[in-house]
Amino acid sequence: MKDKRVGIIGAGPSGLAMIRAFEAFKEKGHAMPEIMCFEKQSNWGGMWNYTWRTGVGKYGEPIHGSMYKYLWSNGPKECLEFSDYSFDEHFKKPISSYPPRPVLFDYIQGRIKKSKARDYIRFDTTARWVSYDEETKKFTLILDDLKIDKTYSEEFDYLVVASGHFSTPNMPYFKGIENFPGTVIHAHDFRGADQFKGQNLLLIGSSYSAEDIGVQCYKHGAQSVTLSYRSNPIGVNWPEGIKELPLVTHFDGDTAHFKDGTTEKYDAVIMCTGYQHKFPFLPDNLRLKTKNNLYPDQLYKGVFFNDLPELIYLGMQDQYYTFNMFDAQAWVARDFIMDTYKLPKKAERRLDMDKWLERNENLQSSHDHVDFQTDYIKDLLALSDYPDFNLDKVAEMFKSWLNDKAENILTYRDKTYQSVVTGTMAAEHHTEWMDELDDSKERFLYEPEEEETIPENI
Ligand code: FAD
Ligand code: NA7
Repeated sequence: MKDKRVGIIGAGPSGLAMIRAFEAFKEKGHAMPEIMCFEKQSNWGGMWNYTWRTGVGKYGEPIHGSMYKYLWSNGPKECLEFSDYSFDEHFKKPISSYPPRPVLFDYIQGRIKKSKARDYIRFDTTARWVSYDEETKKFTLILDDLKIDKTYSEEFDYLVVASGHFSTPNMPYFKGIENFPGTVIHAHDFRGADQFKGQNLLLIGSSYSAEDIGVQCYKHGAQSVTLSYRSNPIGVNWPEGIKELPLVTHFDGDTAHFKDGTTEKYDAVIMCTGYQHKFPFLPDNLRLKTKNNLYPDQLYKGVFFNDLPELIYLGMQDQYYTFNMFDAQAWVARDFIMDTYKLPKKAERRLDMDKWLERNENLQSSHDHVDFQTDYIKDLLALSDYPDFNLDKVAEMFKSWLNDKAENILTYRDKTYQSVVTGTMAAEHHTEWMDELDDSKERFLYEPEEEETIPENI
């Protein structure tokens, strides 16, 4: 078995899922192939490994992280729970449904720290270029060891691309923005709401980043927040101080002009206009080319590059499900690599992909999107021994979450959900989310002492 070599690019949740899938296989008494994971940051966790830096890192590589201070899970944790490592197992007590970033980072690390996973990972190492030799059927991966400034290469039989796709900004141009006197940044470079206290903010975009950065800035004291949409408004019940307007047409100094004729002055503009799938280390013929959607074309089972299935992509979909979806994908990828799951012929794979693509095209509502991704994961789970979990219940939770947000965007994080892995009901957080300004793990796990009541007759 050792003669098979598997390369993994990225040690975020997807890359770590791949390592975990192999370890679970080994725990069942099977031999493992040789696996090597390359991570350009100095630590694992991908997006969950917060950095204060923007632009480039200490070795001059583009910064991967897009997460910010005060980021709390934007969906119930019960919808992303690993089915082989529960929140109960990690935290030893029920916690609330919407933990802040450091708490989820801790949870991701908990599973992988139980093993020797770190030994498989070369940190501070960037994947620079990939080529594939049709004759030897091997991938050559050119790598830069950033610490010692050395370029070298490794050969693999299988290559797993787990480099994420919420890192390279999509940054559109609006006429006159070059003369806007205040801050203009992309959400990728947003590191916290503090600097926008007291300011009038314009956020362009109408998806997760616009919604969450808008609400965070409002919570931490922005004067006003305007969200500008291209296609559809988010359309929730916004509190006084947050509103939605149609798309900006142009800027005149600090004044933004909108499609409906409204004009307004702003102190800062944050582009919440999404990200590009970007793989600068892959040649044209191996590169996944897609927008952010639920079923990127070219990937059989959302994972195997159809022209060359030994090239495996993880986590490339737009995401309702996250950690548990990456697991489901990694387990199937592992079984293909281990020859226990055989792929059908290329043409048959194409037909299967077309069926999913057609369904994806016709989805109407966000509830349809949830059902689509739920069915996709059910399809994956049927192919491997990843511990089954009640996906219909998770889908219901996603739909309740969507309703909670529409009802009150400021209080949805105070709701609690029940784990499908352990049956545990989440605890209520000690402080309401709008009043909780500290996102540290210590504060999150802190338990206020019960108030002592002294009987009146003493
Ligand atoms: P990533 O986490 O992006 O990890 C990819 C890894 O690959 C990184 O460590 C990167 O350094 C490495 N890498 C990239 N290129 C190279 C290279 N050339 N060489 C070597 N290494 C490389 N999900 C949720 O479930 N809940 C949330 O609340 C939530 N909030 C989010 C908020 C923001 C702002 C963003 C951007 C995403 C959020 N997500 C959330 C989704 C998040 O993307 C996933 O949870 C998860 O991090 C995806 O894992 P991944 O491993 O696929 O990608
Ligand atoms: P998304 O979900 O890909 O959304 C991108 C948004 O940007 C979406 O509303 C787009 O509008 C909008 N967009 C894109 N291009 C433009 C232009 N040119 N003009 C105006 N608006 C534009 O990205 P997010 O950053 O919100 O979320 C990504 C992840 O980060 C997610 O998983 C979160 O958990 C955090 P459209 O609807 O296409 O008209």
